Amino acid sequence: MMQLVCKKIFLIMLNLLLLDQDSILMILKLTRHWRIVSGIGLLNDGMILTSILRRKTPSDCTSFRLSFLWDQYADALSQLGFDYEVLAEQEGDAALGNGGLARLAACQMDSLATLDYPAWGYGLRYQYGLFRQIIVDGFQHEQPDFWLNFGNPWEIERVHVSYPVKFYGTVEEEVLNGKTCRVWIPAESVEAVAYDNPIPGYGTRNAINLRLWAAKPSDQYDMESYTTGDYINAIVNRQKAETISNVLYPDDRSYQGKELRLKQQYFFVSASLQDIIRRFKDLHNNFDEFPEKVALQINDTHPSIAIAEVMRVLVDEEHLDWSKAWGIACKIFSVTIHAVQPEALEKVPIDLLGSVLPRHLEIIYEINYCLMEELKKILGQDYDKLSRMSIIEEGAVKCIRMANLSLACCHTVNGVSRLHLETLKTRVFKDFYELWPQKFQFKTNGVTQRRWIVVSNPSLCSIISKWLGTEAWIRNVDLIAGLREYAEDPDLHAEWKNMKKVNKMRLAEYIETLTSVKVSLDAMFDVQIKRIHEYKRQLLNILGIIHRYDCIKNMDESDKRRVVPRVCIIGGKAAPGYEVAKKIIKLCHVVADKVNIDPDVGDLLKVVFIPDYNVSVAELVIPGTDLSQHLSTAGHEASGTGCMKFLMNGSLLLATADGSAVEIAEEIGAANMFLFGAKVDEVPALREKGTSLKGSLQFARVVRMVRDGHFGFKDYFKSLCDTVEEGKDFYLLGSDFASYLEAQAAADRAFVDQEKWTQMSILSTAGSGKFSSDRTIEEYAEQSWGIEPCKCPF
Ligand code: 9GP
Repeated sequence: MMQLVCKKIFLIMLNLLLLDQDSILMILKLTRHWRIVSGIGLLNDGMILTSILRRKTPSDCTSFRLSFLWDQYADALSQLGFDYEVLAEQEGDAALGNGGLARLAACQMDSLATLDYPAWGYGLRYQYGLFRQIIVDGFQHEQPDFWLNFGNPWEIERVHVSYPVKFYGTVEEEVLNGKTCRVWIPAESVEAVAYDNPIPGYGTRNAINLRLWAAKPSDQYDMESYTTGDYINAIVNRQKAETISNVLYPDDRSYQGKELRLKQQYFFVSASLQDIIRRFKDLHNNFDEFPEKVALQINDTHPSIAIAEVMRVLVDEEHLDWSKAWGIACKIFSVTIHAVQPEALEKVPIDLLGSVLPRHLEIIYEINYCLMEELKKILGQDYDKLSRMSIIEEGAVKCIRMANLSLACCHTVNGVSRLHLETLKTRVFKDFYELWPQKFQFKTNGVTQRRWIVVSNPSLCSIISKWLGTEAWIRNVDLIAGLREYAEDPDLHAEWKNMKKVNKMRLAEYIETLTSVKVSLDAMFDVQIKRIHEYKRQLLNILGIIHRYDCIKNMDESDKRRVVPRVCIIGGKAAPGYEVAKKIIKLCHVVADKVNIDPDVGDLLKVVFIPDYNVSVAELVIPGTDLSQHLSTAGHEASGTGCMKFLMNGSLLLATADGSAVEIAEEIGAANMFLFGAKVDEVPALREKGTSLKGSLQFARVVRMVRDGHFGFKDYFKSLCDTVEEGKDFYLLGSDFASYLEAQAAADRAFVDQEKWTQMSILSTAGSGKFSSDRTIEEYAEQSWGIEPCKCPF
């Protein structure tokens, strides 16, 4: 996924106040489309978009207001005999991404459009998005999410915008104008066809485009088979071409070198760059101007092959000399790293790259040669360091380190929170940081208040606007801090509590429909929703629930009266091949099965697993949450954006000092959240010490309960329990357990005092301004891309 910022502005004009039913329908399509998740980038020529939306001469140019549109749309639909809410439910999510990375991109697209930046997003139009999670007997099963089954009305197919993308073949030498050149003779060609997904800004007539590429067979494809009479094979191979954009890899963390994955990355990068360069060349003929007109943001390491592709185009096709081309590449690219774990940094085996993209491999070798020469001048004979910084990783399987390729070229390298940047500087890219400290920056992630408050929590939206006396915060979210002034006002408290109750009611109904579990609205709704991963420590949460259950079981009636009732809600998908994560899901179910029917427990504790967690589910769950949990072992979550959505919705956070939670604590005050666990600099020593079960009796007891089959499936959970044994507890569940329980107890105490809780909740929302993607995008625009807002002049 890649972001591209076009500094030369071709503004799309949207005149949105068109009141006939068709227009309203179209606009609503666009607003709902905010949910699209995928890669990103920027640029536009928007003619189709403009012509579709401008069906009538606009009668007025007032700004675009969601509530206004909803009402109009609902009216229009009811006249046709349809209920808006019922109809809206029919629309599934475009699950074009895996988790945090893609959801962040969706927020950033909204901010780019709203803030009038001239920007486009690029991604792949996967036929099968992230799998649908089905739970059978507590086990996760994966089903394909064929989200395009009934078409996608929000997209515009641009049949005439298509580019050939080439693969395989050989590289030969040619003499051109007396100069020897390397020329790639590809063996396969696949057509990339554009599908545009307009993203309208809020309160502006600007809209930007998310252009997704679909693979189609090319007419040039496998000409040899046709000419040699192998007609059937030629047809079969044509069909294979389409598989490139068929399916999203469902693992959000470990990337093994796979041919299809590399082909997807190059397909996406090549088509996007052809699109960008074609547009540039329509108006300019001198590549010296390219960096003034175009900025490209590489979103994680997946699209890093774009660097080699730009070099290939500039050197082989545009015949620029190497150093000039490299100078241009270094000016246009910046990168954001979203991961901490080394396995999430893309690596491609050299043999694979050499077969699929032979010319790119040569180019990467050349880049690496230049890098090594430069580094030798600075580092001398420090071969250890040189080999760590090399783009080529030696070893049993020789690989290209895509991250190092990006670091060598990009003018800025961004972390996604302050703590994450520290990790990049001191651990992941230490050598590069020592050499080029000026490249390293961070832009704390943010989410869009327009989706995560205005759309998903309309009652909260009204309360905020009422108390601030303005709706301006929807575009300028810093204003939300004005709520602090009323944090103790009893009238606001009453409205706030009522809003929360209504949202909890909706959530309770949803839970009952889905799981048949009835939950009490007086209970604290305690939520952890995110991808299931060991480092996110859903296991810590479940072991905490077992501890709570165990305590309740051992209480007499008078003690029970002092227990704060809880509904513990967990949701998330495990990567299909990730056995430990799948066992965590099963454990959650067996605990729920036992607890939920235990008459000794009743409403004091309910456990719910919400299947098929996605953005639509989050929109329902987050507004109804009292307490949300963010439990990653310190130093493992690059940022985390779920916590920001909860924060905006006035949920209190129970969190480790990890990722952006550290900055959240600074904004709202640590006293307004429940922080626990080892700090990032304490983690190595704790790992070294290796105590887990011995460190906490309570921890040893709950693990023993699972091991002994208290919840059944004794053999099945053995390997899960082994992961937290003495010396093996890499994610430090054992050493953080006592502190986790203390934080949970503090949350219980706070909940008893509902006025205090409401005040903390208001202060959470009031302190969420910094965590808007508007701020993040403004920082990117200023510090990385050098662009300014470009308001539609009409
Ligand atoms: O794991 C990070 C998450 O912490 C961050 O909030 C998100 C957006 O920056 O990116 C996630 N990373 C990925 O999904 C893959 O690197």
